Amino acid sequence: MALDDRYNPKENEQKWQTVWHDQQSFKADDHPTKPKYYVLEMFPYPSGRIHMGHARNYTIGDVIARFKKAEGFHVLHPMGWDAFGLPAENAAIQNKRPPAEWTHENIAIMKQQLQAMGLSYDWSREICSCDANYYAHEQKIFLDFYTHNFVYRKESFVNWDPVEHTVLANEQVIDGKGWRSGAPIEKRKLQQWYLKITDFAEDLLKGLDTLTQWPEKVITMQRNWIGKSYGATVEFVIEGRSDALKIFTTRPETLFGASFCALSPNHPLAEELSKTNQALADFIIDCNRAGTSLEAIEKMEKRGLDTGLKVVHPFDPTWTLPLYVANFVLMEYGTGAVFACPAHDARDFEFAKKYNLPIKAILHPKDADETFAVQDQAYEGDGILFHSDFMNGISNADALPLAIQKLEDLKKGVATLTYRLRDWGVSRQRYWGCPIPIIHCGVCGVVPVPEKDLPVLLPTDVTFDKPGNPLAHHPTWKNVSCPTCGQAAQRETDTLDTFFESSWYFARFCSPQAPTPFVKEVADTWLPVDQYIGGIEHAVLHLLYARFFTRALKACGYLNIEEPFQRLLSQGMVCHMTYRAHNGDWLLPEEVGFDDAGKPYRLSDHSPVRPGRSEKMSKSKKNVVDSQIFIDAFGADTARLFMISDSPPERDFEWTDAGAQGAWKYLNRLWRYGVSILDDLKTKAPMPTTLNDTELSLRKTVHQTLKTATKDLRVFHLNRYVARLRELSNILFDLNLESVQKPVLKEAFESLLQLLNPVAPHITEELWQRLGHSVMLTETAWPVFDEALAHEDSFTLAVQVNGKLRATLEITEDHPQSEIEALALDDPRVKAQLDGKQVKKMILVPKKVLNIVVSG
Ligand code: ANZ
Ligand code: ZN
Repeated sequence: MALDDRYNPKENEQKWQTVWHDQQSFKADDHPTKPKYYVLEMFPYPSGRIHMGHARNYTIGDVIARFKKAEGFHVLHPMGWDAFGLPAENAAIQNKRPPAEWTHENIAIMKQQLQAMGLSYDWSREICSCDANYYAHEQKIFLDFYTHNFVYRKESFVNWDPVEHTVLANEQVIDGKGWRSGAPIEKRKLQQWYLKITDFAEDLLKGLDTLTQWPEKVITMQRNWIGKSYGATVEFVIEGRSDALKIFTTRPETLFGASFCALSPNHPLAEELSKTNQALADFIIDCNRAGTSLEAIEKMEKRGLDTGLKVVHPFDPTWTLPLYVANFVLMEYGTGAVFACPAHDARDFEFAKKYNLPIKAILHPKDADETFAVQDQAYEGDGILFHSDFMNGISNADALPLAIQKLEDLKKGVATLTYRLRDWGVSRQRYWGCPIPIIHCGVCGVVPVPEKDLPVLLPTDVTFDKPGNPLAHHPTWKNVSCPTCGQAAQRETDTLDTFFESSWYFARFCSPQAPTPFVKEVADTWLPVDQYIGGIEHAVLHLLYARFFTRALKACGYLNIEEPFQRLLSQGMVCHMTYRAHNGDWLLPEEVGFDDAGKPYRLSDHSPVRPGRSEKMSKSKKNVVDSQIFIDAFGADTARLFMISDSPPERDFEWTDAGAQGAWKYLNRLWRYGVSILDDLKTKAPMPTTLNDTELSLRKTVHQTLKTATKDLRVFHLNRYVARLRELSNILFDLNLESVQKPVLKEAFESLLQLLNPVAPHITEELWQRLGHSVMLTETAWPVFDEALAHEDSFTLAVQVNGKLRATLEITEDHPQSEIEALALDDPRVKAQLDGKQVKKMILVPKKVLNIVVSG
């Protein structure tokens, strides 16, 4: 066997990674001379190891980055670490290790793993959000936001663990209980810091219209999260009191179906009444124990308590309704109070049934009449109003403006726009985060830390032996003198939500060493990010916060754009089969073998294994393939190729051994083939002017592949792009080498290497060098196709009308379906058949037939 016969990924990949590193192949200058292209993958939390979900994300980005570089763009492709957060703190408690140490150790491991994947990052721009060099600037941004009134303090509820004496994050509350103590969580009120994202609600909504290159699904999720609702604020007079009850409704046209009004348990009136009503006080405490997430509220049993107060109907002064406090009314939405129409709202219906309140139908479906009544459930559809005075006989849509007009005439209400979006609470009562640069002085109140005193460093000499926030019980850190009056004062001990760091890191990457958060001119050059890639789990909060930050930073004079991410790709998840031992334990893929019949068994004791569904790779189900173990065995190119070739990037991807093997075999075949023809390809002869049929056909295939694969890359049809390369490879592998002249073969093989380079950069680079090229493939321009050759020959397409052949068209593959349809409809022979008839649909069998289905 010749020395080169078997491909050695380990040796080869290390070789090229070193070369790229030494030559700074992926370094981006601050002042690009060519058109810029900024590719960014969401930076990871350094949890320990790179898993295949990460690996796929970064590979997708890398294929784009390498392709754009070859296309002649000046590419910025950076990487960093989203390094603050709870897991480091938990690890500190469990393993008695300082969070900084644990985090940096993880970063070192993960960086090495990323480098082993051959990703084209400009590592000179690496940032780590837990380094003072990063968070110092974040503190400056916080202070600028404070000056611009985008930051404020307000009292609000936190999850309080009464056993651990500590505040818990929402994700640490499981079924209403503390994740470690198991104790029922209480709601406690604390002063907390907020960012005024609601100031930008309308702008964030409008901006969505400009994001034409974002997935529709993400746009919808953002729109729903912002949740703009049009309706009315209505005043109900409270009997025996001078103040009125204000409620928000999107359905004022259903007011004649009102049955009761309800307050949130945290409504000021509820709190006031509870002072003299013990049952109400107990009820409110009870409500505050349950979670306040929207999901929790949807699921929980609807409960309420009658306050005994009566409110007067705005359209009828003789009509009074009871006023309840109800657990399903949120203080944070609208006015924190509602009127209920049980016949036409499911939630109100459930409540009315339970408390025996009237359920009066006032809206019937179009095909029903005024005898309509609701039975087992509310009627929430559209229809015609009845029992509704001035709105009788009118559709609900038409009645809405009438109801609002009437309320306004009576001075009982006003048209109102409401957003579901809430201000962003950024206070965390935790250690491992960016300290909030504020000092509390008994005399001056809240005092921002003067800029000259930044950064407020996170102390490293903290202990985790006491419950609660280590910053709060550090002996000295929080004691300072007030910057304004010099009196003894105390630092804010809350740290920032870690979403704060990820809201501006894309800008910091533009000038990662700058003494300011970033340099405006440089940021103006690089931003917005041209292509952002990340998981769908960030479709709402992270992306919304980053969009908000960009606007707020603009308002503070930091940059000139509104939208940070021009184009977004949400990649699917990496999934794998799950396996369980007979005792129910999850098993790692490498603990499972297969017998001849394909039945899985446990390798250690040959006991049978229960295969489960394929699911997202996760540590808890052990269905993970470790990227390092795989790469050590088969190389990064194999992993990259497999992850790109199997399914479109936005879809979930199933990791299978067979698929990975397929990629491995292909690369080996490519290697053997390349090595076997190297000498042939060193020819310097020009392309011959006369070609035989085989040669001409090969050249055509090559140029068509150059054209179509490049097009696929541009629109992220990455699996299709790889499929085209595999097709070209198969033609080459089967080629009778005697039948083609060397320049033709050379063109074909070199084109293949160039096309394959973004996805399998190491193996292609090595073969390229062995072909005698002195310029690396990484520095070589993307190949251009020759239109004359790439042009697909035309073919004859049959056109049928209702299944009968009526005409034929000469078509090339370049024609999109819509054009083919237009051509067919324009054909006189087809027109003659269509006369006076309606086209119902057109069915295209590519390259064969277009069938036009007409009525009559
Ligand atoms: C009366 C009514 C009748 C309502 C009806 C709906 C149907 P969206 O569309 O999501 O904005 N609501 C208002 N404030 C609330 C709060 N703080 N907590 C819980 N629910 C609240 O929802 C608007 C509707 O949600 C409002 O319209 C109100 O109920 C309820 F047949 O008013 B509706
Ligand atoms: Zn002071």
